[in-house]
Amino acid sequence: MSRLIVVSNRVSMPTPDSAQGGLAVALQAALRESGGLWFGWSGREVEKFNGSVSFDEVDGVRSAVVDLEPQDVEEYYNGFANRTLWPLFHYRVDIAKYDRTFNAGYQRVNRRFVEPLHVMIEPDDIIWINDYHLIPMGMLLRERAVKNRIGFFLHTPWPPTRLLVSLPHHEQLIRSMFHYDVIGFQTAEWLESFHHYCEHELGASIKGDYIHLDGMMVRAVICPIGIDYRDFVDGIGSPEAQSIADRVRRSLRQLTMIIGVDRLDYSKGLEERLKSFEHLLHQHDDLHRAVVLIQVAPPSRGEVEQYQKVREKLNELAGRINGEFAEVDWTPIRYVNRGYARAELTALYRAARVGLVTPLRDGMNLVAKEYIAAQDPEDPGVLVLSRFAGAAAQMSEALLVNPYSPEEVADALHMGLKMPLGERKRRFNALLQGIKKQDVHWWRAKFVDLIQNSEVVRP
Ligand code: ADQ
Repeated sequence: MSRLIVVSNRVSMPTPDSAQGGLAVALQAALRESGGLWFGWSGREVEKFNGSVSFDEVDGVRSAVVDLEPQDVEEYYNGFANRTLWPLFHYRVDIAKYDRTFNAGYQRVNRRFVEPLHVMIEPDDIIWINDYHLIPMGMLLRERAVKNRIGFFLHTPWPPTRLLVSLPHHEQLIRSMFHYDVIGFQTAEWLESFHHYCEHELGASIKGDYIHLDGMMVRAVICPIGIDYRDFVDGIGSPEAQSIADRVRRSLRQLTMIIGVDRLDYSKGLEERLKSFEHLLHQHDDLHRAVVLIQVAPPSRGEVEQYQKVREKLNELAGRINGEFAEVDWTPIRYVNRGYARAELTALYRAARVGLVTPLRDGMNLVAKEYIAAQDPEDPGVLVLSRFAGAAAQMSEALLVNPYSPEEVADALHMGLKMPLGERKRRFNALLQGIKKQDVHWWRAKFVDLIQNSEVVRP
């Protein structure tokens, strides 16, 4: 069996607590099985980059990490990755920042990763690179004469060509992707946009899964990520889950709960979501003192201005709506800026009659899947899901909404709150089947198989 090398911006090693994401858990399992290695940034800064690698092994998972210098973090991570590519890939050209120093830092850090990495690679290893932080890495490895199979998986959307061309030097960046053997996308929509770009901007030709360009060939496929369903469900009976479930039950009394759980990010549509909830309260007096929206949103990427702005906006909005509707014994929105352990999240999802997942644009969205997995099959809640989340392509039995329309979201919320048990069960069972079948282990096995078994043509 080949050894797997997973590369991502940050490395996430097993921890004794249960606060780890399904993605980290699944990749750790794959690395353990293959005696593999996880390579990336340590998350630490050193004054001067020195290329030295720290190795670690926890629970059979080996990692190799490098430290970056402050300028790297500013230009590569806070700059090109999170101020340029993240907004652009989420269709937000209006806030994407184009700055030459960001691009220079991005290229530099990708090279800084490749230097120590390429000497660790053995002939049979297969290499799996993750996400928009590391797009040029395949080409840089090929320049270092790495002949191994290399796959790239994009967790975010791929933007429409008309937006992508606003990125200076876009051809150079996208052309470099032809050095991969396989590129994986979450949905058909992102794959189509990629095809469109390759055909119309690069003059590539598409034959089935394969894209041909100037003697190079890459296979581009759909491979939607799932959650670790088993692990998630196992969390339901845990003491942490029980304890928070009791706390929530006591504090809810007779209230019906709607839950939102997201990283605090403008792509998640949180402002629009609070306004939709406000619209619901305006429309339905009978819901006053009867419903509560719990929105959990741990801050992320706090060094980037747009994230500070959205945080301020949400503070103001939650305050304003609560001020407008609250009574001495009822607050309509409980807005919480912290993270919860996996088991605690499970309990929160399960206590909610409606899961409200309304990103304006999202590669997949795992919260939608987690909400369904956590439900009580005898009394399941209803998922209200943005049609602009990748997850919508697999979850047609959710109540799909346009997150920009407060009326539409409020109507779906109302429908979810009032939905009879029979229909809730029917929708839930259909959704659950998909989640069990295409879980995170299925995703990982499928993508590794694609890397291993695709046709390869190299110039
Ligand atoms: P994210 O944008 O981070 O991921 P998402 O898919 O929803 O979005 O995953 C978030 C994860 O963080 C979930 O597992 C969730 O449980 C967890 N989480 C969120 N809030 C939390 C809290 N308060 N406490 C604890 N955990 C919390 C990116 C892409 C997505 C894509 C994933 C995976 O943007 O579109 O689905 O990668 O490919």
